[in-house]
Amino acid sequence: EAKSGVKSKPYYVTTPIFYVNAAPHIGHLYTILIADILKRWQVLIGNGDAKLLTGTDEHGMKIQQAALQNGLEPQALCDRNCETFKILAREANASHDHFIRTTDSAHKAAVQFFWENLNHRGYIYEGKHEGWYSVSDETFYPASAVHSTLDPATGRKMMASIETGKEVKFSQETNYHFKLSAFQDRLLEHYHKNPNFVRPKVYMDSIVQNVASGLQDLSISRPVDRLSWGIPVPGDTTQTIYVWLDALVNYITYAGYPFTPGREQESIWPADVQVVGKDITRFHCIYWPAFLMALDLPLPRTILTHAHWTMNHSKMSKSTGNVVNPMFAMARYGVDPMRFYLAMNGGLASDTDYDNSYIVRDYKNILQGGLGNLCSRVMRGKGWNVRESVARMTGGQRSGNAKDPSEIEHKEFLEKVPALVSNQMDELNPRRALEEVVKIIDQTNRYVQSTGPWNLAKDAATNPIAHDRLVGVIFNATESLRIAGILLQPFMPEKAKKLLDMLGVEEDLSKRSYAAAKYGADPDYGTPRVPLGKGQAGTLFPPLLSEE
Ligand code: ME8
Repeated sequence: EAKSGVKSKPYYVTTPIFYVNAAPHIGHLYTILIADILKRWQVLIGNGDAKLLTGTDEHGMKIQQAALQNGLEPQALCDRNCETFKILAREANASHDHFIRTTDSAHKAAVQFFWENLNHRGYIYEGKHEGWYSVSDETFYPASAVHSTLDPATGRKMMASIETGKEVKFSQETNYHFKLSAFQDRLLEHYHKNPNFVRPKVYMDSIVQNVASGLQDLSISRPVDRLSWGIPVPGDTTQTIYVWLDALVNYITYAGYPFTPGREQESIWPADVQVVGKDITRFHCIYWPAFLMALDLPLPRTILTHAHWTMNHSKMSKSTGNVVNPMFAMARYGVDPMRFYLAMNGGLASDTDYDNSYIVRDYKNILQGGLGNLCSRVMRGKGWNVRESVARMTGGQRSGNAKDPSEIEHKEFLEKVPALVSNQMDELNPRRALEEVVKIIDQTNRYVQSTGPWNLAKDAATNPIAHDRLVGVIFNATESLRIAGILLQPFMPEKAKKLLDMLGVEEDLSKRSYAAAKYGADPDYGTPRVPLGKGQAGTLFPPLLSEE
């Protein structure tokens, strides 16, 4: 709720919509995951109406050519491959509220309306265009951005984009242009006033530099004899709308564009965060805001840009073919361990090399060895277990006030964690946020190790001080797990649920939300909701399939 008492619009997160020319890879999973974590975090902190949009980008030369190569009608190729992205989102446990396809009729109508308005406002003109087109990148490059090189796959001489290495072909045609150059000053002003428009800062800086060096008008249609698979230009059947203009509009199609005049406020637009890979910042941070400015529509609040997953230090990419199938990876390591690995290792500012051995390393060290181990210590330890601990906690059996300094220290540590995690999420840095949660596990294992509750348990019956200290350690250790479990929900929804079930935390929003991650906030937990013990069902992190 906004301070004014006016209900604020729902939080809105988007992913890029993915080309359906080939199957998804780890990079796509990563983008979806980051966006999903951001959305789930909002739900955790009480914004239950937060929305997440993902989907597929189905028009353009790239899809037209892929269909041809596959001997399929473009629509049939889209229908088939769109399904693999839907499955990916579902299998990854993404909490998207909608899956958009640019071939949806509502979207086509939105794009045509968008076009007509740009045209009506005088931002579109017809002109000759020549330049180097990359089908793979779906963009024209000026002569200064291409060079002659050898195709790394075949050794053949070709012209390619200097930036992406993708082949370009010269083309000369008549098409429609958008007056992008007219927006240079307004864009720069917007960046200046909103230094967090693009995050992290490195990307903002390079966008500013790019725009400051001058903007050329943008070709926004192609002759239909070159590109037929797309949305027709309203009023001109000889031209097809450029795929990037078409694609970007998806973000407002879902938000209800064309907006009813006077009721724009009721829409979820503008997006709070648009997650993109660093390969498509130009489209999202320059073209997209310029299009929106042209129509006096609000701009997205933040474009959160992430770096790439690489394989042998070169960008994982569908067209290069050095990809990891995310479905196989999730089947092999489990959905949540993959979510954990990607969130913990993926970079916003710098690239990460994908490595199976690191997935296993994180699983063994942090999940099994850290969190799993702490669980079994707390819940199955001889002489101290969760049932007993809760009986003690609630039974008011504590005598005296003397608390052990290590107990006070641990309590103070736990009291600080939620805000640290929350700060990192406010900074849109899920990796740092997750690191803060992992610290709970490390710190608590050390704390349990050093206080030695198994020894205290031996003396507890006869020695009131040992008894007091034991109760304190048990309480702190279970609280550590409960707080970690709550905060882990956006990252590993299934494992976190299981952990909270094991601890006997009620499955009620008020017991599992951010507010409940406060030390001592839940006096009622402790009766496990699932069986504890050895074997798959009772174990949070069983041995990996690949090791069995
Ligand atoms: O660009 N590492 O679609 P696309 C991390 N349809 N993320 C990666 C990645 C990698 N190696 N490779 C791809 C398009 N991605 C357009 C978008 S939006 C209006 C239109 C992720 O299928 C990353 O998010 O090529 C990147 O921006 C996106 O997939 C590109 O997906």
